[in-house]
Amino acid sequence: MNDLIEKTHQAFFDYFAEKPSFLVRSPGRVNLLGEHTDYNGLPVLPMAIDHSIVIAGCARNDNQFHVVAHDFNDENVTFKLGVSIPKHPQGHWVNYVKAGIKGLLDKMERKDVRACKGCDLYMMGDIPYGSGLSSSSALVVASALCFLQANYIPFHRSPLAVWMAEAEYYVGTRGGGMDQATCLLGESDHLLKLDFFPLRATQIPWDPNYSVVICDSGVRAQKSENALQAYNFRSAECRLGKLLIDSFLKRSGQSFSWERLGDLLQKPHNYTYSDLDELARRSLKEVYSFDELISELGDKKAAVKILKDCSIGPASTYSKLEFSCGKRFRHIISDGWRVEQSRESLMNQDMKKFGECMLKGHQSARDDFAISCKELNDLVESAMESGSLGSRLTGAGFGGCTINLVPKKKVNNFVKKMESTYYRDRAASQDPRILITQPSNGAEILICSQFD
Ligand code: NG1
Repeated sequence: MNDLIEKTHQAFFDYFAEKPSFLVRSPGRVNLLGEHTDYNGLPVLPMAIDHSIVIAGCARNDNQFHVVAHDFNDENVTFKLGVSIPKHPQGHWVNYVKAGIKGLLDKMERKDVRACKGCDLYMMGDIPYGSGLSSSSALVVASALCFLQANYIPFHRSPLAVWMAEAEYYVGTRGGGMDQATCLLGESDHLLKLDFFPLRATQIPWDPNYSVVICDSGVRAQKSENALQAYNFRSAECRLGKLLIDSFLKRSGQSFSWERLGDLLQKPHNYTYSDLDELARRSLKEVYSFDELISELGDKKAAVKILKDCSIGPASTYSKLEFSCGKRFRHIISDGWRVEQSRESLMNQDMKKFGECMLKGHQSARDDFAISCKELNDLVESAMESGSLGSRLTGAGFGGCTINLVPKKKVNNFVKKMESTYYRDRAASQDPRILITQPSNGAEILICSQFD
């Protein structure tokens, strides 16, 4: 048992005065390439990390959940299973627990829901919150696994990953499926190349002579707060961009059905990345006002529906908004392509080229997708001067962490240099601010009787 698992086991016992019957460990993740590509149906290249959320649990004889969060001062929340599970206020940690469970209940028959058992749960984690390391999805997945274990329901990882991506909509994000899939499908010593719609996972061996060093910018990007609005706005710009391309295709007499950019790479369309790039360049302007958008689309209803779906509002503010569809698509298409290129570099053990792809990915996320911030850019600059082969923001952006590709034998030197540059004058408010990591295993369920 690792330290966190042992501590959670003991804490459950101390709190509930009985031993847990199972433990669930669910890891965070970093994404090495392909940012905001997942919900556009283009690939990503993440890995699970050796920082996790652990939940110790025991099934109850009724349909209640009693959940205790160590990292929120042992706050204790109780709720009941049911066809509807009311939300706590936005941003509350228990909404992620409810999201995972509600996501499963939605897939079940009504009569089955009434027969399900609840659990006593005690949770603890070592994934820094709001730092782009996916603590939220780790909690969604961990909670779902507790429910499945308590009710002895068998599952397969890939479909569960797809359900969990939908399940997380409960908290208000309109995200893709990268985080939940990485959490469930990660394998030690491998990166995952994930393709979506349908979900497909390929394991790519990682060169053990390199570490992925995570540097925390100290800027929190809680997706339950401002970053949620910014994230959903990017999602809306991408969906609007798709409508604009559609109307361009119609005007040029080539109307066909597709949902996301990634569909065009698949049969029967079989576009290449350069076809996608050309299509986006021909059909999208860099920036649109709301009026320009409506006049180009000739369909106000469809545009307003997307904005509402992505919780952008109120409608009285629409005329003041700008939609950078052309720029956003330039990033998505080029980052999807960088995933393919960097996968090839890994197969050819060309880590220098892999690092270059990472750096280009950061520049594109900064300039075209506009999800970086000064602190992340400063971190990338310091990292490149401190011996990193590649550096970029990871995850949704707007704060959080960078990831850095560093040869293992240079890691100590890299950390010292970062401490004496980026971190020198900044308050040591967050701890730890540098994490040295390797690709790790996905989520697991441990049955306590097997190690008591
Ligand atoms: P994080 O960094 O965990 O908030 C989010 C989305 C991903 C993906 C990335 C950007 C959720 C749960 N996660 O991740 O699907 O779109 O941003 O690449 O919405």
